[in-house]
Amino acid sequence: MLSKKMEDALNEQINKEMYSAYLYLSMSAHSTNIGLPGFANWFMVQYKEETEHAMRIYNYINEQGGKVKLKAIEEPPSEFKDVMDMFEKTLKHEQFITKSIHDLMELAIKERDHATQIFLQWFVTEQIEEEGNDNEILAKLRLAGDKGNGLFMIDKELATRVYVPPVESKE
Ligand code: OFO
Repeated sequence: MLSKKMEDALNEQINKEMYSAYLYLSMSAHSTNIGLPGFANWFMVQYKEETEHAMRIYNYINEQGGKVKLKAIEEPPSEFKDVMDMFEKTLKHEQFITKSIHDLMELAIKERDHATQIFLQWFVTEQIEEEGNDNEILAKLRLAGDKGNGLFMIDKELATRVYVPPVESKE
């Protein structure tokens, strides 16, 4: 069973994850628009992952007998200076999401909600991976350059990312 406070906070997180999905879908569209199919693929996989994150919380609230409440999704930016700009914005956004997950965990601890603490553990680990991926790509962009040949090589590499649906997902 979820407290009202916990339920509200989890519903907020669904909205944040859906915004993440929207943001990366926008970046995917922009990448296609500027002729970078590998970047477009990477952000499209990211979009799918974010949708799945939102659905995890959606399923969890339902399982706990709570009420899912969907809110309006904010409009994401559609123009970006260059790929570096996109990845800097991605990292900044993921740092914001990490903080939000940690706040949720703090609330679950305060409320002695053990089930939600266990549920959120997956997200804590996932955020380490999310920020790690972004830092790695940013480092490559700094090293290889975000123009010309270097950019072409990174685009080729990002084209290989594949979306793997989680086995335990109930979607
Ligand atoms: Fe859902 O991890 Fe990114 O935002």
